[in-house]
Amino acid sequence: MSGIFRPGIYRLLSSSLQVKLTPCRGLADIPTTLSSLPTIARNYVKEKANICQPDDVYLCDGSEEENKRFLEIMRRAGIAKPLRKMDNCWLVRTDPADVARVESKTVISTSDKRETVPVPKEGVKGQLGNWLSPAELENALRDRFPGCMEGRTMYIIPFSMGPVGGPISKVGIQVTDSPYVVASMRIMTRMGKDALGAIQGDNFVKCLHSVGLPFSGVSKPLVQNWPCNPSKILISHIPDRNEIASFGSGYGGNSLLGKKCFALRLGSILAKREGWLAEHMLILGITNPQGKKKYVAAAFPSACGKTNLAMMQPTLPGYKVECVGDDIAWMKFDSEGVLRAINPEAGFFGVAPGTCSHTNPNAMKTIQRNTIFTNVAETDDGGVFWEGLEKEVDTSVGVTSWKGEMWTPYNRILAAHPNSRFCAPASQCPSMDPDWESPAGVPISAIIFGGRRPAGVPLVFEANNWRHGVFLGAAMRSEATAAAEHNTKVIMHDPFAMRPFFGYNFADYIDHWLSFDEKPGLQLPKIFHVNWFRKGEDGKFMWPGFGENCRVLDWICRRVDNEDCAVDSPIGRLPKPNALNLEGLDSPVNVDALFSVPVDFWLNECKELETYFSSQLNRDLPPPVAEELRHLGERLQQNA
Ligand code: OXD
Ligand code: MN
Repeated sequence: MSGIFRPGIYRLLSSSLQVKLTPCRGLADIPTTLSSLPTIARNYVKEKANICQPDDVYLCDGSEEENKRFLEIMRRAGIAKPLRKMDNCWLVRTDPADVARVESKTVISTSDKRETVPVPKEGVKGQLGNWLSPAELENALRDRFPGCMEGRTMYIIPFSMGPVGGPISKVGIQVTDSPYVVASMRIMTRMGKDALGAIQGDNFVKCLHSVGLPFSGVSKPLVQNWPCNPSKILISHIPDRNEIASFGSGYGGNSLLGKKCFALRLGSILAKREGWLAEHMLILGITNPQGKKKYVAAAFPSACGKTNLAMMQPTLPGYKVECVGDDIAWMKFDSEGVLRAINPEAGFFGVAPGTCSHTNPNAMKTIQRNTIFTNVAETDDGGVFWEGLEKEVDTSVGVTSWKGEMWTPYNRILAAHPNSRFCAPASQCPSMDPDWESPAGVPISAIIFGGRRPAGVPLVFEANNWRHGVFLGAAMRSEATAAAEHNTKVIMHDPFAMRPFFGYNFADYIDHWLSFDEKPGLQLPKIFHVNWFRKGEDGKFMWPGFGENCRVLDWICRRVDNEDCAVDSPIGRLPKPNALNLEGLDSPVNVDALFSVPVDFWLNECKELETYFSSQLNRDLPPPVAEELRHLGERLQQNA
């Protein structure tokens, strides 16, 4: 996949697509060719086709056969390369200018700014989302979309988030000019005919996506054959119209619009309107040796190990962990007051570096077939490689980095981009829960918040009650990762792991969470906070993590059953001495250090939170959160 300029090939493929996929030819045909689309959906597609001016329009049916043709098209265009050592696996490399979510260019447009973002203290820049007025957005869209698909095919993707027709599921239509997006959406969502059947009237979310580079606009060679337009990236959400419009990036959360844009940003707005929760959470089931099973949902910021935890192989004998989802949970209280969760996605878009047979054996098994890899390195014998696989892959055969350079363990370049990904069907994961596709969802007994905290934050503690738990979510902080454009190693505030994904004012979001406390008859899950990443004075992690985290889940489940295995502390309830099962750990851990609550550190944390809340939420800060913070400070002072 060299970086040569090959517009001819794109043109050829575009026209071969026309023949091979038998789309409508010319916009005049749209009404008949797309006759299987209900009227409102057809009008939406027509409107966008008229603006974007693609050469042709193709309605995806989601079939295996169609998918094969898309992959072949991408192979011939030099966008994707089959990995011959693996079974139907493909390697895609992007332009290095398009490798992660772009939070600074992600906006929500409402007529009332306050609906979308809190008003920060004067002179402070808000960090809780970007708002754009409808007029500004209109201008920005007008500046980008007209003619943007010239020379390309517009693909129409009907999709369902969650099992098609399920009571918690929702449908969408994404139009895109990227075959990579089509192939990835087919893995990540239920895409095609069945989803189309569930679209009625205007019950669907409207998703428009373009890589933002019409053929006439291609003036210099594409980098790694990856069309994009980084300087014009805009990922916009229009809640009033249930619409998303994304321009300029083909990568991950910027372009697979079912994921962050729909399932989290618009999802959180729909959830608020309709009385449920759309959260950046994994869902897993854990069964103890007595056969008692519980489901938990856990929110960690991007690239903090949600996938590893969701697919964990427990080290404690007799325990089983099964995966429902690794990134997003849609949760709704049922008529019995039980919180039920579905995974709205159908695949995993996981961070590759660090994934290996030690950290996540189930992921390694999942990605051996039918997987699209993006920005990983390739071995000369047709396999994949990334940082973390040094002990498992024979790199003596030769490795080509994600940028197409020759890689060796000694030449100090990264083999894979830190945010390189695998995109694989969830159904291939050996530890999928038997109920992972249950339309009604699985019952949630505990909610866990967590982040990467190198200092001060114990391995696990329990919130004193729902309100304190909501405070813990609001107070979440974590070291930044490569999933977005921030510098790593900075400890960032990431409330509820939703900072990049709030669809509406964070203060209203907190109120929404708090409101469940007042509703009668709800079985509110217990709330916990975990930190696998605490480091000792030697700079090494104090806790082995990965499969050993089942010990923490075991304690959490026992607390859900009200076992007397917790003791109060100023920050919440900690495991009683010896309550955490440490039997059979490979090497001893320093339990005292792991669970210490350094008062100075926490008083400082209180100050930091106070500054954050008062500068970012200012007058919008819900009083119960301010009160929880005050109580925390008082409890710490009593222990000082
Ligand atoms: C993701 C993210 O891709 O959170 O899941 O960035
Ligand atoms: Mn995520």
